[in-house]
Amino acid sequence: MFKNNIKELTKKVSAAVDNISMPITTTKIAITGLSRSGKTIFITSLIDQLLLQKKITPITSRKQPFNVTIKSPTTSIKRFDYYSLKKIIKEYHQWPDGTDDITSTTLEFETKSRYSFLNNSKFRIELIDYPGEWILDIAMMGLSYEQWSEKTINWMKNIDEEIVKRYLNSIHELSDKSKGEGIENNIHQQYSSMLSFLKNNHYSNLTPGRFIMPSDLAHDPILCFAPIHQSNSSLHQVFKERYEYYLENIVKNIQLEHFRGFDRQIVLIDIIEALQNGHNCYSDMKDGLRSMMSLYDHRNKNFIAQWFSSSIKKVIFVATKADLITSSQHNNYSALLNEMVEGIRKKMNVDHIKTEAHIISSVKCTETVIREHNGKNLPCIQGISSKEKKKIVLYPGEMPHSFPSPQEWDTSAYNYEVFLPSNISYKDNIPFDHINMDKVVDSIIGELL
Ligand SMILES: Nc1nc2c(ncn2[C@@H]2O[C@H](COP(=O)(O)OP(=O)(O)O)[C@@H](O)[C@H]2O)c(=O)[nH]1
Ligand SMILES: [Mg+2]
Repeated sequence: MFKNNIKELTKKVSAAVDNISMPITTTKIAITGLSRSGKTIFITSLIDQLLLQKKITPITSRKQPFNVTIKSPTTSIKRFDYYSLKKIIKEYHQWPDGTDDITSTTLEFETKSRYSFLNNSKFRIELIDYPGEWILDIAMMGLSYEQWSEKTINWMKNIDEEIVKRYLNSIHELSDKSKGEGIENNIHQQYSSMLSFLKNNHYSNLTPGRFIMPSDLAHDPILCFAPIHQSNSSLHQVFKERYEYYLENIVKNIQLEHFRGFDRQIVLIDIIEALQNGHNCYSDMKDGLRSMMSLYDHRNKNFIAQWFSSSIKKVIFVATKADLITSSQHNNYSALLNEMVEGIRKKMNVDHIKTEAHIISSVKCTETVIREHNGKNLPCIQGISSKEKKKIVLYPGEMPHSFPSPQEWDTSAYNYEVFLPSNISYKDNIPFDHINMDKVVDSIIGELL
């Protein structure tokens, strides 16, 4: 009798709960980082780990089991093409081409309720692949065209590259009479090519971001400006107008508008690139990351807070490509990442933002192997070299536990290569082999479960 009553009651509660349609909350996560830092591969692996997590040991340390499905896009942002990207890596064992678009994908999680009469609970996360170069434009906010030009020109004066010197010469020769479409295009083109050159040579703190990652504005005349010395020329006037238009309509109204809705930010950093390319590359990368964080800096309140309030309370810094070093060097790699993050935080007022740091490999391409050299056992990595298209064993050098001083920084001590995804068969639909992706997953969704 009592049992029947309980059954009846459970049914009633269940029916009542069915009638309450709970809105599904969506947590928006921006995956940012400079181009080639590994955003696209990271998101592909993240989705892969989540969709296929049941095939291996659970990806999170939480006990709660959950099911994940990809939902159709709800925003106007281009869809992140997980299926094609996964195919290129898993079936063709290649890296996909770089992209410069902002893309998005939504995953729905369903967790089993502990009580049979309650519905399973659902929540969504939206992952947004967001070019870090666009965030660098924040550094232009609050600067007049004249101030930005002066700052950029002074920065260029310290760069020892022919193409930079040529640009500085060209703008030095401009006069008050300089005007016309020909000269506008010429100066803009020179500056743009110089930025692309610097980008390819491991500089990262480059503005405007859209000159490097133009996306849908590739041939738009509104991008036709560049930093020049202050003058009364009509060229100066035209560039100033376009600069102001760019800040208002592209940076403020489009690029940063997305940031209003983000709940969390993941910042990918390619520390290995910095180590391999020396102190200038490192310090420029650090400046770039600091400028990306300036959105949260309370000292910027005067000009950013007038129109912008970020909803982000947690930033997860992730150093990618940990498979390019041996497993015995992972502790040092973590120490470098922590040093970089501390260095960024120290000079800023961002105490209200929680930060975490992890070293990862989204798609692990190598194994650590021991090789004998001059009677000593050396830890090396083994994988398929992208250059040689065959399996090689390589000694990557000793990873320091702290960034070397400019005088001690010897780039020839490091030997990092591009490795291709291993050519294992993923027939059983197992997720990508990885390093520490489970820690990142925990950090992203742990508290939502
Ligand atoms: N070895 C290794 N290389 C990676 C990994 N993730 C990314 N890469 C390399 O970094 C390149 C750039 O990655 P991508 O995700 O396209 O960078 P994005 O421009 O930030 O989207 C890839 O083509 C790979 O060569 C990884 O986990 N391991
Ligand atoms: Mg990409």
